[in-house]
Parts: sequence; C-alpha cells; structure tokens
Amino acid sequence: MNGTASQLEPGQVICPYCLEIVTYDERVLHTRNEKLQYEKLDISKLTNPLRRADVMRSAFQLCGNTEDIKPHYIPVPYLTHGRPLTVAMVGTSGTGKSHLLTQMIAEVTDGGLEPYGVKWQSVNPADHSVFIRERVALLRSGEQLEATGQTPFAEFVEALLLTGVDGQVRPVAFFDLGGEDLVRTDALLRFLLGVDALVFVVDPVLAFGLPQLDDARTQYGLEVSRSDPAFETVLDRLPRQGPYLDVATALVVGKADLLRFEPPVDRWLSEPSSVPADPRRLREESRDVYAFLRRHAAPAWLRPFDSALRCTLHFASATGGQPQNGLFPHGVRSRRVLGPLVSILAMCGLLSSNPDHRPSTVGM
Ligand SMILES: Nc1nc2c(ncn2[C@@H]2O[C@H](COP(=O)(O)OP(=O)(O)OP(=O)(O)O)[C@@H](O)[C@H]2O)c(=O)[nH]1
Ligand SMILES: [Mg+2]
Ligand SMILES: [Zn+2]
Repeated sequence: MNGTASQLEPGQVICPYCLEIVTYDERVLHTRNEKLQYEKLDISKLTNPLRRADVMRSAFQLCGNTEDIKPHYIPVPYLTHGRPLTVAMVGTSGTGKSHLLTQMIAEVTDGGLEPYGVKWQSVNPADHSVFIRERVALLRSGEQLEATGQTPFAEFVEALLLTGVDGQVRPVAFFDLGGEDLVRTDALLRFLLGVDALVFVVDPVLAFGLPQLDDARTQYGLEVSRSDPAFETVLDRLPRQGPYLDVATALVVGKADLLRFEPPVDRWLSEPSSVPADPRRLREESRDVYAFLRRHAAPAWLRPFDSALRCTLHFASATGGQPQNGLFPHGVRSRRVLGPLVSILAMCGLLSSNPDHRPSTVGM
C-alpha cells in the first residue's frame, strides 16, 4: 500500500522511487563500487565509531519493494535524517528546467542559503561530486546542458541534507524528469503522488506573444502556445483534498533574460535577493509576475497558481542569455534562481520555526 506523509510513524520514510514506506534497516545495507555496482555491506565488524559514521555516509539501503520495479537503493543519510522533502520541476521539454535546477543547487552549494540560516551537506558524497562535475562545472564553463530525455524510472538528480534555522535536518531530493516523460500518465509519474513541492517553469518563448521573442521562437522552431502540456498532466495527476492542491508551489517565468528590457521584469532581474526572506517583497514579485502572465499569456499558464493552496510567482534566468550552437559565448550568469527555492523552503518550514511566518497564497 502506498503511504502518505501524514500516516508515517517516526523512523518511516517514503521511498523516493516507489513510494512504499521504508524504515532504516542495517541488515540490507550496500556499498557502491567504482563500477557503480552495489555490494552487500556488513557493518557488524565496524566497531570504530568514526569509521562507521564515514562508511554510513556513503552507504545505501536496498528498498524492500521489488514488485513491478527494478531493485533500487536509497542513500542511508536520506533515511536517517528525519522527514525528507521532495521537489519536482515541471514544464514541457525545452522550458529550461534542468538549467534552472542546476543553477539553484549550485547556489545552495556555494553557500547561498547561509544568510537565511540554512546549512547544507550532500546526501551521497560521490553522487554530489558527479553532479557538480557533470552539470554545474560544465554549465559554468559556458556549455549548454543536454536535454534530459526519457527514462524508465523516476530518480532524483541530486539530494542535499539541509539544516534549517531551528537546527532540524531534512533531506531534500530534487526530481528533474524530461518534459517528454512529464506528459505521460503511466507508473513513471507515480512519484508525483508523494511530492512535497513543485516548481512550474514557464518558458516565455511559448507563453508570451511579445515580438521581441520572435527570434528565439525562430531559433527553436516554436510557436506561441495556449498552455504547457506538462502543467496540465501533472495538475490532473496530483491528488487533491478539497478544491486545492496542498503542495508547496512556485511558478517561475524562466529565461527572463529574454524579457530583460520589459518592465517590470527589468527591475526584478536587477534586484538583489532579500535576506532574510521578506514576505512583502515576495508578494510584490508574485503580484507582478501574475499581472505579466495575465496580460501577455493565455489563462491556462496560470493554472498552477489557481490550483495550489500555497503558490508564489517568480522571474528567474538560469543562464543570463541565449545559447549559440550549444554554447554561452558571453559566459553563464544566473539571476534570481534561488528565489523559488527559498520560498518553497519557507512554505515547508525550514526558514522559520514559527508557522505564522510561512508564505501562503499570494499574488492576487
Ligand atoms: N535564454 C535562456 N535560455 C535558457 C535558459 N535556461 C535554459 N535555456 C535554454 O533552454 C533550452 C532548454 O533548456 P533545458 O534546461 O535543457 O530544458 P528542460 O526543461 O530541462 O528540457 P527537457 O530536459 O527536454 O525536459 C536550452 O537551449 C537552454 O540553453 C535561460 O535562463 N535563458
Ligand atoms: Mg531537462
Ligand atoms: Zn522503493
């Protein structure tokens, strides 16, 4: 039976792959060798506490559920640090989900959440260095990231242990499926049923009929669209209690560099992040993004905001400019990419121990 977060007992965690309830179990631990194969780990002889802690830091547990799903392994720190928070990026292929998520995580690991009182560690050190090497370093050297493509299995791309202002640690796992997978309705999207937060990414090239986006439309061979099919599939798929989705939601107008001469986008792009998170500024930005979408895009682009109980709206640019032949010749410079994540973390209680300080529905 699938579990929901509210039914969990202490120590129980929802498997981020198959949604079954898992409990940390030292009898089914594994390590991963250099060939990326999993080997059984016997920790009974590890009596030195320092050595043991070090081994556990990069150990995995085999999930007990193998029904209709290949064997899968969960990093031990994900199971031993309290209730995880899962975040999924949503948008059709090419909207910029992977670039945005990569820059968000890069800013976190550069210490970008420290002014908010949040510290980070990796969930698995080896996976984290691969992520930094193959994504962050590549993008920052001016190369475009590849399209995510289709996968048979929803896996998180990166997970971090975040320590909130109250000292509580929470594993945060980020899912970044390809847009082609997000319009499917099969078991691959089952992970969405347990997701805690969603980042909907609006591609200005698809959403806004503004003439200054015509060149980008020609470059990508795209036309203005009335909605994003991935938004529609995901919103239809998610369970609701009452009329609204109770999932922390951010609606981000990405690639905002393409709108950098357009007020009020110009003003927000040059605005430094507010530290600590300022609910008033968050509301002002949400209101501006909402008005911009209402004015320049078809109504269905606002469906995530209309559907979610808690949603903030943002302008962000992951790269600062357009790619040319797969490269960013003027370098890569992100703008305001941390804003949506800070808002989600605030909604999920990581930025304040006081529930009154969490943002609720804004933007109207
Ligand atoms: N101008 C501009 N282009 C961007 C930005 N972010 C991404 N892009 C470009 O948008 C295209 C798609 O970016 P991806 O991040 O791969 O898009 P995706 O949503 O992950 O696509 P799938 O993986 O196919 O679902 C690439 O050509 C990127 O170079 C941005 O902030 N500004
Ligand atoms: Mg992608
Ligand atoms: Zn599982």
